[in-house]
Amino acid sequence: MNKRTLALSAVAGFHDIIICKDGFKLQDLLDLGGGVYPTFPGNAAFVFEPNPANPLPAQVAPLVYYRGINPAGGPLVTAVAGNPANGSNRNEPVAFLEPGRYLVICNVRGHLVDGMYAYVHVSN
Ligand SMILES: [Cu+2]
Repeated sequence: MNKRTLALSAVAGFHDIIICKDGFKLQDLLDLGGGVYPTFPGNAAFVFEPNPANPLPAQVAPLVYYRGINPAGGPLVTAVAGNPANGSNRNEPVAFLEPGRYLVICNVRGHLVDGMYAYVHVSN
């Protein structure tokens, strides 16, 4: 992709997108978990804090480029709604303003373990 690219991702279902900053690799994530993908202490179904309204751990926050929409519930600062829910089909547009190699993961730990990750390469 070219610099200043806007990637429009269509998300269907219960997924929780986290995009890491340029240069952060899948192995770095495994290293954070001591050789396995980390588990969020409050909910083992997730890698990191699943509620974007809550801050990510200080160890992780500097590594994150984009924090996705919470798939469980309604938009931020609104009451949780079951229908429509954020887990329904949605778009999450993300602009990549600088060239680099960005790791995209699903924060649902089982999905990540099953290989739900990719790299976005942004060139000049
Ligand atoms: Cu997922």
